[in-house]
Amino acid sequence: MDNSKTFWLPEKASTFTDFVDPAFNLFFWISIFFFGIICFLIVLFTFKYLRRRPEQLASAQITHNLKLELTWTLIPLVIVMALFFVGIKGYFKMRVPPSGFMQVNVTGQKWSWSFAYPSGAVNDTLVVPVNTPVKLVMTSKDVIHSFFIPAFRTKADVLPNRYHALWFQATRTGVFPVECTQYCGTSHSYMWTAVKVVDPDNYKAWLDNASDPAKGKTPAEFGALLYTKRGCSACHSIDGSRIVGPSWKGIFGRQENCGPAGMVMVDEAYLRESMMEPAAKVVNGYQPVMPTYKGVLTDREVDAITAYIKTLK
Ligand code: HEC
Ligand SMILES: [Cu+2]
Repeated sequence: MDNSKTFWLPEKASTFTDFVDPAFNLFFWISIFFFGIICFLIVLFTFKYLRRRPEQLASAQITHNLKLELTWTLIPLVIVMALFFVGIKGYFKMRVPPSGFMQVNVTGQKWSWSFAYPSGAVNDTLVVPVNTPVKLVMTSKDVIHSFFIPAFRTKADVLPNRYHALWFQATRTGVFPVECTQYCGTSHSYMWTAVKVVDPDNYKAWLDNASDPAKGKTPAEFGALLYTKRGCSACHSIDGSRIVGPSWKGIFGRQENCGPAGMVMVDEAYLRESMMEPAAKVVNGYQPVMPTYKGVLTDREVDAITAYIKTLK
């Protein structure tokens, strides 16, 4: 089978392409056909009904023409009903995962994705075994996002305070892009990640390793990992540059101006509070947009991030 992308469609990598692509092509060529007819008639009628002489009168008012009206009602009706049945067949398949699926929980937030596995592993890219049905149970921490995997031909909105599911079965190994397709703020266009489809053996090895990401790392190394894996990097730089939030470079031990809360010494307690209750003390000149990580970061992870921040001199 040819899996490469075409001019209109991205590369193929899931079982859905079997019915999504033919449906897309059918819709597409029907649209092209009518586009052609309409353009042709516009040009034809422009000349046919051109007012050529000043004394030429407009035709009398035409009230109706039963045959014509039935034609332009029934033909489109048959066409759209046919398209409906073509579409709904695939739609049902895409709604209900087959039994024996594996589940991954997905959380969208401004502006990153995070994937949580039943084993406890949390990752910033979605890693799945090939030829296995995978169900994603998705929710958002802030605004509406939308999870789109073009190569799998599937997409679903990701809503706050609600769970929305989606499933797929990848048909070949590889790395395929994932994008947020709901305009969700400043860095929306950077809210992308990837699905990595691997062999079952590689998947098992990866999962074992990812389930205990702290294994063999110092707290600071683990903190450095969390900085990217938990999406802090979307808003905090480590090189002193200002993004959405303050850079972490050299903040430990510094006096921070927190507006109404006054000058605050950046120590372990302040860092913990900044992660658990970001709105408690908002750094002067920044918006209170940081989500809380209460119930998200474990104590061990908070300590690891603190250890990491201390190393950023
Ligand atoms: C959506 C953007 C965003 C994300 C994601 C984010 N932060 Fe923040 N963070 C901010 C902003 C904005 C501030 C400054 C305002 C405030 O204090 O709440 C801030 C402040 C902080 C501070 C205090 C910094 C200082 O200079 O006093 C710490 C510590 C912090 N964040 C840690 C984290 C950690 C750890 C993560 C990831 C687990 C994270 N943040 C993820 C936006 C974000
Ligand atoms: Cu988004």
